[in-house]
Amino acid sequence: MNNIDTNCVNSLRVVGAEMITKANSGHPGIVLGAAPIAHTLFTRFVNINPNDEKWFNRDRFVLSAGHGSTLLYMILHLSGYGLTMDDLKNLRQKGSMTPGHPEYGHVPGVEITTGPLGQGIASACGMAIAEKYMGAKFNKPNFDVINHNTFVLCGDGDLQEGIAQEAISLAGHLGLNKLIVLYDSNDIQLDGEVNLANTESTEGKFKAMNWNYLKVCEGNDCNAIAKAIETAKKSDKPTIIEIKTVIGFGAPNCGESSIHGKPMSAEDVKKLRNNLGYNEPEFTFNEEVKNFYKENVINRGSKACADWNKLLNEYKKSYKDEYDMLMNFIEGKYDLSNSNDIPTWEDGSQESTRKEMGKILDWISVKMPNIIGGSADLTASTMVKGADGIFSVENPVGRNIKFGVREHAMAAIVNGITLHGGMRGFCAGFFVFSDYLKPAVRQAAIMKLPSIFFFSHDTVCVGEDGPTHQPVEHLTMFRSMPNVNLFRPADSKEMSQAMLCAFKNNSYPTVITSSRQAIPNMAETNCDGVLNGAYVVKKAKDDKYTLLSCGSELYLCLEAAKKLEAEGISVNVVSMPSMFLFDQQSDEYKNKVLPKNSKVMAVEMGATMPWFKYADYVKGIDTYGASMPIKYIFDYYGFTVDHIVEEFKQNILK
Ligand SMILES: Cc1ncc(C[n+]2csc(CCOP(=O)(O)OP(=O)(O)O)c2C)c(N)n1
Ligand SMILES: [Mg+2]
Repeated sequence: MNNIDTNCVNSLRVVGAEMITKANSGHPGIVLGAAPIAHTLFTRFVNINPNDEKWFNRDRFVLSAGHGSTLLYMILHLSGYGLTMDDLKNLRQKGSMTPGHPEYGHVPGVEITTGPLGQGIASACGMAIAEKYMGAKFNKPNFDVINHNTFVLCGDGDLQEGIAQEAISLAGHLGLNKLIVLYDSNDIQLDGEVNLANTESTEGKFKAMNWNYLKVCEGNDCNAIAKAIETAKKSDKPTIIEIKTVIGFGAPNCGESSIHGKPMSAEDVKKLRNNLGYNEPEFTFNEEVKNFYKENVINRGSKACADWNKLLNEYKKSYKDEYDMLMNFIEGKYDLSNSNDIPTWEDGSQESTRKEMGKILDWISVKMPNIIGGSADLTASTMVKGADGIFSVENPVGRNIKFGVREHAMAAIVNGITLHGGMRGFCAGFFVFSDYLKPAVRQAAIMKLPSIFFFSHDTVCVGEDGPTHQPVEHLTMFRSMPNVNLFRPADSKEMSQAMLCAFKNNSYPTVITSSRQAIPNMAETNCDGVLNGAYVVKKAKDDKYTLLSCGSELYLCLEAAKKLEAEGISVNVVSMPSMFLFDQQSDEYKNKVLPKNSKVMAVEMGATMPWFKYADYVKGIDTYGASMPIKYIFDYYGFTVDHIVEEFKQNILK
């Protein structure tokens, strides 16, 4: 290492240790071990501009090992992102700008919220997909207007996660050569040595998955790290650079798992300073270090940004139409306000909502050339696919991503596409297998990302496939997740409105479920009501009783209400496709839909729990399903008009 690199790296090490010790919380191991990696990457490669944080062609950096947040905060501080030394001193404190793990939307310069290991690297694949698609679509000879890298810093734990393996496999298959993973390979994790849990060869594994593998044997050698990154940038495959580091480098207990996540004592920080020969005062980056970052991150990045703006200006002159379209992508200008020609179905016709979902998505794909996505090997079942052919090495302008049976990575990739900007991601699977991707939906929810998740086969009506394929508790799971809008539409009108709402919104993830079986399109449903979350589909003479439902059970409730009416019992019927939206309505509206004095029976083929918020009695399914043809299912679970009428009489009229 030359002098200046040494000074910078040692400052990052000491100030990082001081931050964590002051907070009495944090992870010194990665900060001390991986400081040269982050330093080399940011001062020599990452093109970012703190004065134009959202500069579209900036390199994306993903700290997949989110427990290294301290390192990222120091780099952002030195790179002019507005984090002050006081912010650094406030690490992990209440209301601070430097929370425990990097938080997107809260800390300037943070591209993605990380912490749950594996999510970052998978979402980085999504960013690289968006970059590849947009580059292929918009670049012209001498005009590489979309041309940036996605860099990842990850650790052993990231690579152990299943989601990472799914994503790595897909990234290799898709030839995402702008994706460069820097692997902080220190042979240590929280519980001890990595070899207590791992045997495989990283090199063999990555090569087998069509990656370019490079190794740096000395993690303190900034030049060697830089050389590897240079090589990686020229690769036609994604690259992993395995960099051998020592966890907690410089600390008395370096190389041991005890330095992973335990703040150092003041005494040990002193020893660290001694070991590194470091004499600056506490919490100090000296002028030399500050100037180096100013020159090599801020100025270098600002120049790259200015050059890009010039290039874009020339592009505008030479390729006006493409330029306009690129701007529409970047600004998300495509809207669905003119939805007159959206596919519709006749009242009274029978159709599964999954088929309706697929047709409406095809229509949206035409209106919005910036959406991209697909299914987890279930296109024929979910009916969800992207447009313009399959996205691949040969056809990088295809918008249909063949995710394979990799649900978890799929959802995190959708988050990455959406985070990249310019594009919107969506994906699909069987509702029961939403379990496989829930952590990525949670990430979207925490980040308030408008990722879209479609699920078909939303009830036990899956039938013959049996309990493993029959969702029961899944609606409860998504309805209980903060910031997630779960729609369960009852027919095509509700489906179209839910989908328009999902693609129009920019501030939260949407989950839309659909039925496997055909259900009637009902004259009583309407589009406007959907946006209020719930609405009255059949008004009774008085408000004494209400049947509350959604999805494929709504029509059963309408039929049950008719039957009760014929017996002189007047019942309101309410459709509630989105509890999330209904809960946001005024008390006045809520009271109009569900009058306080009305006795409410909710009906849904799923766990009863969420409905008790609104209902006096709930008819649901609180057991796992059973394998049988669908024609027996309704009777078996008591979801027929007669059963509903009977239970209503017993539990509401009593
Ligand atoms: C999904 C998930 N599981 C567990 C954790 C808790 N955790 C954070 S870091 C870590 C150890 C990871 O080891 P490694 O990536 O090698 O990090 P190092 O100790 O080298 O810093 C664990 C278990 C987590 N953040 N996310
Ligand atoms: Mg490790």
